[in-house]
Amino acid sequence: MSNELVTQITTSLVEGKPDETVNLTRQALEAGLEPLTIIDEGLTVGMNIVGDKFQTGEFFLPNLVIAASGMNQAMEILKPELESRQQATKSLGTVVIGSVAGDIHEIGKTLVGTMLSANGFQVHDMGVDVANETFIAKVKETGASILGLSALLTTTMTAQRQVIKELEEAGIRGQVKVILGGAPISQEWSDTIGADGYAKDAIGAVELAKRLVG
Ligand code: B1M
Repeated sequence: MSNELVTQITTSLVEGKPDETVNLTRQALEAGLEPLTIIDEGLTVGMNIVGDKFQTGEFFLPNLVIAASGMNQAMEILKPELESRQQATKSLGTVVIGSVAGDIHEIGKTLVGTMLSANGFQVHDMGVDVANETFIAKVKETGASILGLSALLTTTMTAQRQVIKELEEAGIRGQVKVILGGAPISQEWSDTIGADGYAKDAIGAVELAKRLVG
């Protein structure tokens, strides 16, 4: 029954039925499924299928938009559930996070921010298409120990390199750990541009952030 619900969530996203996605997400929670299981095994699987179909020309931009709306609405229900499951008491540090300039993909970045917040970090989510200088200014203002840069496009990955360069020019590179994520990002890219680490998913981002702040 539970597995069936997760599969139905995936199908509803692929078929572009956001209302159904929302109803099924509520049902899955009521059935006792963990929010992360719903995200990883239901919603994210659906988004990947939609992405693949877009790449092969079977789906078009409106399909991506509708699927993203379904996932976003489901995330609104899951976010408080994720937060209530974590009982962090003391702050582990401040994180500034956002999707880099030119990139409007928000779902993965927001999920990473939510998970960091639920695990004890004070998170400043700067949103999407964030200008390099806005990141730098926020790091200076908050004294953040971690800067998280999300990029979903091969064309926007380079903004991550540019932000690191501008941190160096501003003389604050040594004060903040830079972590990267997003579908086209890899450890190799992270090493190449001199970041402090890369995480494949939200759980990995929490582990990496905790490791970096010691
Ligand atoms: Co876009 N898009 N999109 N899109 N989109 C992709 C990324 C794409 C892979 C689809 C494809 O062709 N298969 C492709 C990129 C190809 C490439 O460059 N390699 C693509 C394209 C081409 C585009 C446009 C250019 C399309 C066009 O206009 N012709 C355009 C670009 C817009 C722009 O940014 N300038 C575009 C637009 C859009 C929408 C606006 C329609 C919509 C986003 C809506 C929104 O976010 N509100 C959209 C969507 C939904 C997708 C796909 C289908 C799904 C992304 C998503 O939300 N996944 C995506 C295909 C795919 O990824 N399979 C695709 C679910 C989410 C939970 O996963 O974001 O990967 P993800 O986040 C993960 C990890 O990556 C990681 O943890 C998260 C949780 O596990 N992670 C981090 C992410 N950030 C992290 C940061 C960290 C650590 C980990 O530390 C800081």
